[in-house]
Amino acid sequence: MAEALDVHYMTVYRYVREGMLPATRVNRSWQIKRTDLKEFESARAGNSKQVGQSASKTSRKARHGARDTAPWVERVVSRLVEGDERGSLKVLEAALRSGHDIHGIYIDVLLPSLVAIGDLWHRQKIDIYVEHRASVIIIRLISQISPRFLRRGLDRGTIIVGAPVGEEHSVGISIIADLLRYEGWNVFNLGANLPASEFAKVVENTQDLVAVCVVATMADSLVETSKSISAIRKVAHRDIKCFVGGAAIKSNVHAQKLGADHWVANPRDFFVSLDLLSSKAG
Ligand code: B12
Repeated sequence: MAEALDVHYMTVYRYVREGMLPATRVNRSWQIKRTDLKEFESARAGNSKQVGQSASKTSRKARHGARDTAPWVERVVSRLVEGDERGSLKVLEAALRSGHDIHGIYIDVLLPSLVAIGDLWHRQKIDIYVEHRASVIIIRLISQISPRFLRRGLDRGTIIVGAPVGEEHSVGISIIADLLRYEGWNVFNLGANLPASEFAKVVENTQDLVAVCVVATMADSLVETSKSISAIRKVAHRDIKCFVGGAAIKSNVHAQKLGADHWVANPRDFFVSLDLLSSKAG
C-alpha cells in the first residue's frame, strides 16, 4: 500500500487513523479497498473535491487551514463506525489544528456525526451495536476534549439541562452542557430520564438559577416534557426562563404549547438567548 502511494508505511497508517483513507480492521491489520485507494490517489492529485479537500497534500484548502465541515464529519464517522476511538480523537485534533474552535468541533463536527450514525443505522447500513459503540465513543471523546477548554473565573449563574422520563437520548445534552460551561455558566446536567417531580426539586434547591432547558429528542417524550415544564413552573421564580430544545420540538409555537418560554432550535441560538437574558439582568 505504501509503495502504491509512494509514501512511508507510517504515513499510510496516519492517513487511516485520521480517517483520510477508509479502511477496515481485519484481525490486527487494516484492509483498504482498491476503489478507496484509487479515490484517495486521485484526491491527492487534486482531482477529487470530496476527499481531496481534507486528504490531499496538494489541496490548497487543507494547506490553508480550511474549516470545511463535511470532510471532518465524514472522517469522524468513518472512525466511529470502525469503533476506533483513538482515530476519532486524532481527527478531532486535526480539525482543531485546522482552525475549528471548540464550538465548531462540538456543533459542526460531533453533532452531525451523531446524526449521520443514526441515519446509517436507520438505513440498516450499520448494526445496532455499531451505533451504541459510536455513542459511547463520542461520550468518551467529549470527556477527553473538554478539560482542554475549561475556563475558570466566569460566574454567570446556573443553567439546568435534562431530558424527561422515557427520553434516553443524552449525548446531545452533554455536548451542549460542555459548551455552556465554556461560555461561563455553571451547569447542572441532569442527563436523561428525569421525572417531572425531580425537575421541580432541583429548581427549588438551586441558588442563582437563570434558566432550565428540557430536552426532547423523540416525539414520544412530548407529554413528559410538558409535565416537566408544569412542575418547574409551579416552583420557579418568574424570572427563571424555561427553554425547550431537541429534535422533537419544531417551532416556537410548539414550545409555547408545551408551556415553555422559548424554543432553542440549535445550540448557538441557546447561547444567544442566554446572552440576551444576562445582558437584560445586568
Ligand atoms: C445515539 C442515539 C441513541 C442512543 C442514545 C445514547 C445516549 N446516551 O444519548 C440509544 C442507543 C440509547 C438510542 C435509543 C433509542 N433511539 Co436513538 N438515536 C441516537 C442517535 C444516533 C443520536 C442522538 C443524538 O444524540 N443526536 C444529536 C442531537 C443533539 O441531534 P438532534 O437531536 O438533531 O439535535 C439538534 C437540535 O434539536 C438541537 N438540540 C438538541 N438537543 C438540544 C438541547 C439543547 C439544550 C439545545 C439548546 C439544543 C438542542 O441541537 C442539535 C443540532 O442542531 C439518533 C440519530 C439522530 N438523528 O439524532 C437516534 C434517534 C434519535 N433514535 C431514535 C430511536 C427510534 C431510538 C429508539 C426508540 C430505538 C429503539 N428501538 O430502541 C431508542 C429510544 C430510547 C429512549 N427511550 O429514548 C430515532 C428517533 C425517531 C423519532 N423522531 O422519534 C432517531 C432519530 C434515529 C432514527 N433515524 O430513527 N438512541
